[in-house]
Amino acid sequence: MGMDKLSVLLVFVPADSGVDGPALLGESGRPGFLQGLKNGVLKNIIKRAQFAIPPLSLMILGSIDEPGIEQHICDLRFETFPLDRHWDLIGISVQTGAVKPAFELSALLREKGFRVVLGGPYVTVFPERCRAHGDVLVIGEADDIWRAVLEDLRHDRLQKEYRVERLPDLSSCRGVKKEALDIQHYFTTNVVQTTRGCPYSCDFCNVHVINGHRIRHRDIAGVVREVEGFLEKDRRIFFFLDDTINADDEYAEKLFRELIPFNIKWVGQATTRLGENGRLLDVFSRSGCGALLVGIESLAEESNRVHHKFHNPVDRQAECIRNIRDAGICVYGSFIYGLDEDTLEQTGAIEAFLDETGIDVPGINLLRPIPGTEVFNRLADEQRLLHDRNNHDAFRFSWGQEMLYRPKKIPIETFIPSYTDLTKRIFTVKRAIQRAANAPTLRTAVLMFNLFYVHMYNLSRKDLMQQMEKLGG
Ligand code: B12
Ligand code: SF4
Repeated sequence: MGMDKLSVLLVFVPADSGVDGPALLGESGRPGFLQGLKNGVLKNIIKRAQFAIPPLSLMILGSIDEPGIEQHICDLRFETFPLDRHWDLIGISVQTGAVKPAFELSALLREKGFRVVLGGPYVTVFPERCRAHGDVLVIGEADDIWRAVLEDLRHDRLQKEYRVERLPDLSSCRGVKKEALDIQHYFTTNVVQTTRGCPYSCDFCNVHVINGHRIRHRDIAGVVREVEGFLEKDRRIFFFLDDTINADDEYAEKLFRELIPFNIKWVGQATTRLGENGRLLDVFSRSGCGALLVGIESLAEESNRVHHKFHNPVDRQAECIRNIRDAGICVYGSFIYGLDEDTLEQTGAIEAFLDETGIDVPGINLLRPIPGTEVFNRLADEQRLLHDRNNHDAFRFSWGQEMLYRPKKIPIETFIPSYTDLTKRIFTVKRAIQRAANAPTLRTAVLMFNLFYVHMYNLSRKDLMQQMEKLGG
């Protein structure tokens, strides 16, 4: 009596398209045996190969110790839901790409009498759309407020809504533990975030809306301790999840200089501006940086400007990328084709740029207007979205598998073939092998990634062709 702990389960829900499994358009029914097998194998490869990292959000919340409460994590990408036991509270992380399955799960659980709390980026941006789908809402970054929720659970006084009024101060130490994870499920469990917030305002992104414009830093000694502790459980690669790991050059230099002795290998995301800071580049390289994703977006300066991306001047991009690669770091170059000032000339420009810079893994994306971003609202106002602006599920987060809007300067019927022709030329087995052979490091990973993309962009072309037929009819 009174000794039993209350049990809390934190759940991560996979999306039914995008990185969690490339569902083709119209592929809603049960796939045939062979197709099912192929999808299964592919999903497995996706999980094993690259994206299978644990949800840091739930690791953070699950690490909060509250007396009388035990917390567990269930990652539905790998586990089935543990319905066979009692849970005092179930928290579901709602990501913009997986709202429907998250709400469906919540409905099912509530029907069975469980209490459900919803949190995550989608709840933060659209609380009013979530209210009916959970017993409790947590709006905003929950690092601190989660303790209040747990306390209220313990005292049986849960409120309907918890709203984070001030973004958490990251400089105070909150240890992240891995006990609640099954380490074997993941490609790596070494996920670390050193800063939050983004000073930029790209209109297709909502990091600056969710996490604010001011960069908040974690305490360097705390990050170093975390890396050291993480290494005891898992010696695999580290993934720094910061949106821009070089957002604050001085902080990054100090931090990664301290990480040099640990001999880790790491990957992250940066702006190409890094190529102009030789000292930081050197520290990144010596601390084990193997690859960086950089957002190049458009090679047309006007396009980047219209979409409020000002921090990567086109005329310096190529040199910066060469400098990063010369420092022994692979570059994943992420483009968006179809921004507002893009013309058909972009396709040739992208190809020439890839040849010129030797980018190791190209990502040639279509613009995915995310509900809640400035570009989403603008495209809706300009009547350029291809789905009802209120039907968020229609804006699926697939790999540019189909168009979600009409480009401004290129008629969609011309745009689609120009894109599919481009990806057909860029993603070939021959080029994959060439890119791997020329990569400054991590050659196997570069090969795997490129081969995987040969397959993925092939799927994307199928959806786009299907869409073309519909548009034509
Ligand atoms: C790492 C990452 C990935 C990884 C891992 C995904 C994951 N969810 O773990 C991979 C590569 C798989 C990925 C894929 C995609 N991603 Co991503 N990703 C990120 C990134 C860089 C970091 C996520 C993270 O760990 N943040 C740190 C944690 C601590 O923050 P958090 O998750 O928001 O959690 C906090 C709160 O939201 C809240 N919270 C979260 N869950 C819960 C649950 C409960 C119960 C409670 C109470 C609170 C709560 O508390 C947490 C602590 O403060 C973010 C950018 C960012 N700054 O967050 C983009 C981001 C989340 N991704 C984004 C997108 C668009 C995608 C893709 C759709 C891309 C694509 N086209 O395929 C896919 C979708 C995959 C999916 N199924 O959701 C967008 C989402 C926009 C949105 N939600 O409105 C973001 C914000 C980037 C952006 N440019 O806008 N992504
Ligand atoms: S795309 Fe990157 S740089 Fe632009 S606002 Fe988002 S996080 Fe910041």
